Amino acid sequence: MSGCSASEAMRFGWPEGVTPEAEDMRHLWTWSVIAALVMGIIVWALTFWTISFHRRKGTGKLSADEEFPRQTAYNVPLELTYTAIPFVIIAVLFYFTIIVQNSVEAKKSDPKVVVDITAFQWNWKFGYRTVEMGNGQKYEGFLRNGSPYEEQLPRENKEGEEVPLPANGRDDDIRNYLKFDRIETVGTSDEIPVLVLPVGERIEFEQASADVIHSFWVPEFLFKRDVMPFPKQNHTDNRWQVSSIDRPGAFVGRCAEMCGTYHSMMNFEVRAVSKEKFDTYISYRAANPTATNAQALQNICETPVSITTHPFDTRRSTDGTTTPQTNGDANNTSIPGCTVGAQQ
Ligand SMILES: [Cu+2]
Repeated sequence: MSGCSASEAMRFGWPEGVTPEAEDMRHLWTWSVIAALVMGIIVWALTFWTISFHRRKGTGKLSADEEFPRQTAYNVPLELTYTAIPFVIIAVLFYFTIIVQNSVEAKKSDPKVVVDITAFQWNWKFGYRTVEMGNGQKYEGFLRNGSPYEEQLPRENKEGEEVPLPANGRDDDIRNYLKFDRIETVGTSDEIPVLVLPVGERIEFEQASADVIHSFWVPEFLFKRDVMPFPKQNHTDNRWQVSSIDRPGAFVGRCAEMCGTYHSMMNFEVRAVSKEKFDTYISYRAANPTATNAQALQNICETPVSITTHPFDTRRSTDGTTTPQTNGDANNTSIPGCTVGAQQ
């Protein structure tokens, strides 16, 4: 407690979110803890009252009828009351949980940005399917559906031919669930994928895995969802939305499902930028298909590499000079003295 500021203490350990959904969950959490504390205080008070005022007093010799205090079992109204009260408490908690859950899971038909997320061992691919631009135009970036084998490491048989990995006996005709878009950001062992998103806009994510189960997790969204291969056959709802990202900044993202050897290095970054910067970013990448994500970030005066995490680094230098890499300030990602769109 002494390590917390007043506002942190009132969150009862709940992290600070950057979406309205995260705020809703924080309120639910805070009020649930307050309700639990009220209940705790009543229980502590009753316990204290019992052991203080109903203990045996005096030291005289015991007579047979003094061995126990007066017994008051089978008080039917009292027992009904303390059975009913917990049901009321559970009903109230259930009610508010459903309200918040519905708001977190809400999907509206007019997301301003639709992002395709593809998880694979052990990185991420992000594609922009549609973007409603500030000038009223709609950018359409969908290219095609594809097979999970396109995102997997090639395997060869004895004859040197490429063989697809088994997909639990699934037929070929359902192996086309992955989305490929014109503008994509793909992470590699040397580069953390930076997913650029606008602040203040409803964003939809559609996610699928090319191999095993992963989980898309941005701690600041207070939200994670398993990324499944064959989402339809696995009965997963692989679309979800945030109604807004409330402030610009760099937010780390992680895989939250143990997915193999390099699971812990399957990090990415969400870079929330102003709508103006975001539109310029999309226009630049659409007009310059060979440009890297780093160049596109530089073009909108954003730090071109991830700030919140970095590619796996063993930090095993023997001379002691290697220090953790810092690429900037996660709360202020703009490059100073730079003009947005200057390279365009
Ligand atoms: Cu993973």
